[in-house]
Amino acid sequence: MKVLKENSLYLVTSQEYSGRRNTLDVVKSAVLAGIDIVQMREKEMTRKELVWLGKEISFLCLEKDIIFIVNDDPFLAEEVGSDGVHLGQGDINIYNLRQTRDILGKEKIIGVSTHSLSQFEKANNSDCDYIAFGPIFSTKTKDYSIGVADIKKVLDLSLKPVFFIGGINLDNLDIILNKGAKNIAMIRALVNAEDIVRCIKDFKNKLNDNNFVLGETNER
Ligand code: TZP
Ligand code: MG
Repeated sequence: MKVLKENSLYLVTSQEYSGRRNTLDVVKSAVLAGIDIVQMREKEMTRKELVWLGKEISFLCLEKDIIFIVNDDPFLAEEVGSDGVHLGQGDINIYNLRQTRDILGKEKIIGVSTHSLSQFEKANNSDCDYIAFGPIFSTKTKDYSIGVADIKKVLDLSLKPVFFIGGINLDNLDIILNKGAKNIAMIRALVNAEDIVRCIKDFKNKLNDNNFVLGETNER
C-alpha cells in the first residue's frame, strides 16, 4: 500500500468547476507542482470517459509516486489501476467496507467521507485507511457546512489520517492549521486557481511550515 504522508495536500478534481481547463490539464499542473494525492471525482462523465481519464491520471501519478484515488466506485478504481477508492456516506450503503476490501484487496487505500462527529467515530473504527471530514466552510459543492468546532475532537480521536475539506483556501487555511489539522483536501481553491502550480506550492509551504504543537492553545 502507498503510504499516506503527513502534511498532505489532496486535490479532488471537478471538470464542472475547472472553467476552461480540462481535468487532465489540472492534474498535469498538480503533478508538476508536487501534489500528494489526486482523486478523480467527475460526476458528469460517462463510464467510458472515466475509464479513459482514470488511466491517464493513473499513468501520471505512477510516474511521480503520487497517490491516485477514484471516487464512488471500487470496480472503476480497480479497472484504471488506481491506488484506491473514496466512498461517500451514500456509497458505503452500496459497497460496504468489507465488499470494497474484497474487490480491491488489502494493498489498496480506502477513504471515507464523514460529515459529523458520529460518522467520524464510526469510520474511525472501521477498516478504512483515511477519513475526510467536512464541509468545514461553506462550499458550492454542498448545501451545508459543519464549521470548525469539532476539528480538535476529531484529531484527538483519530486513529488514521484525517483530511479536512470544504471551502478551504489560502486565506482560511490558518484557522484549521491552528487547531492541529495536518492534511487538507480541496476542489475549487486548486482547480480554479489563476496559477495552479504557484497555488499548490503556496499550500504546500504552509502545510510544511505548520508548527502547531499539541497542548498549546495556538489560538489567534
Ligand atoms: N466533500 C465535502 S466538501 C466537498 C466534498 C467533496 C467539496 C470540496 O470542494 P471545495 O471546492 O474545496 O469546497
Ligand atoms: Mg460518492
